[in-house]
Amino acid sequence: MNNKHPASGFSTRAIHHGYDPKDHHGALVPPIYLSATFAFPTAEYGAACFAGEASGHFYTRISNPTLALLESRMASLENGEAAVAFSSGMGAIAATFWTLLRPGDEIIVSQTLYGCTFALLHHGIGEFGVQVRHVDLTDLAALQAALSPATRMIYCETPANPNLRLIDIAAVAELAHRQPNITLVVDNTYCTPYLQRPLELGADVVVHSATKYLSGHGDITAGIAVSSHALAQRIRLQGLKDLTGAVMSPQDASLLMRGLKTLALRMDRHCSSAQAVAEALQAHPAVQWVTYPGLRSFPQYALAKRQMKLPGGMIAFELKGGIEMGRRFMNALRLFTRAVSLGDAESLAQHPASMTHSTYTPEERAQHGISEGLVRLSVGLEDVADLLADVHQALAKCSRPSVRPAATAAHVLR
Ligand code: 3LM
Repeated sequence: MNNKHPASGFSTRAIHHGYDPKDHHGALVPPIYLSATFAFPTAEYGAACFAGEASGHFYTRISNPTLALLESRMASLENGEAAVAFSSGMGAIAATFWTLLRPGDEIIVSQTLYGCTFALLHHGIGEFGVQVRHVDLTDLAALQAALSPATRMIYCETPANPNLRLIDIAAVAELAHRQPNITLVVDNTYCTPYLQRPLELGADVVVHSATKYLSGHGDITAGIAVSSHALAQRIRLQGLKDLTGAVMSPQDASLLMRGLKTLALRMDRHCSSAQAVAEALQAHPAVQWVTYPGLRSFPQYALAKRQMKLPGGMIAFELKGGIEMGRRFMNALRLFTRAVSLGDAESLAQHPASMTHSTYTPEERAQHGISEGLVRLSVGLEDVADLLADVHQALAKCSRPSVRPAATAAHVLR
């Protein structure tokens, strides 16, 4: 595969990596190979493909030229060796788990995870003989104590969905790799490789919901796993081919590559607007607490500065008056859309306890640091003045006469 830009900058690779128009009739945009199957020149060649002795494409659930281009681009952006594309983020996560874990193994996971990942662990692999242990990965002594000879995987999101708690990837990787056979998997959905590259910090696999910032336009569901060649090959041939079949469609790969071209520009804008919205929330007397990695009050501000290029586009906050007031705020929004998902051009607002994290019981949410009143904002690409005006007019409907100034988020991130 053509690669004229191996040492180029992030956006240059996001736009050009792995593709040269002159190999494709001059087509500026890579063609979409809408073929489920591929012709074998001879019966012997077909047999060699199935035996793993020839490397050509032979069936799209296993590989396809459009998917291969996207995969090589994502591997380049995450600074990994190889990537595997999936039909959703959950497809990528499930395939990674099913490939690398077996009954009797232990997986250590961070305290706060996206609701369906939590459900997959507790109602999926946890019920098939894998021991799932939640550990506060910000406490390295707790991680050290939790590691056992049966530990095969450590899994985390950083920042975590929805409370934005961070994990020090380099520190966890250092501890994990003192023991052989532990794979550190990081869900990098909230950051994208533009803000954070876990493989450079010692992680072994990065997974993404590419439905979010990577695609950026809310018009596909997609997932990606990035790793070494050897791990990617296992995830492809077991997790993708046989265990989930959750292959991305070539059309979606094309849309995802279109999204990647503007990823850096979009992330810069998401981050600067989110900073402004977070500061506005923090200054408002109706707000109980706000957590955003770009605020000095953020409990892991130093780690955010060190590990992330910019603080991201996601905000969590709670109003005085809890979720009753939170619902009033959400219903008053005019520009923000009430919807789950994140990373779209449109700004979105949702209530994790009753939506994305309703897979947890109320007791589990309390245990895992997800407060019932938490409102989540995905700050989009609209003009920041309009976003601020919308937030202010909605907050005005939530103000009470006796409110105190906003506190920091330290209590929710304990
Ligand atoms: C959401 N999140 O609104 P898909 N990892 C992370 C995620 O946030 C998500 C996935 C994986 C949301 C989706 S809730 C019904 C809507 C950190 C998804 C899973 O399978 O592509 O949705 O990715 O928080």
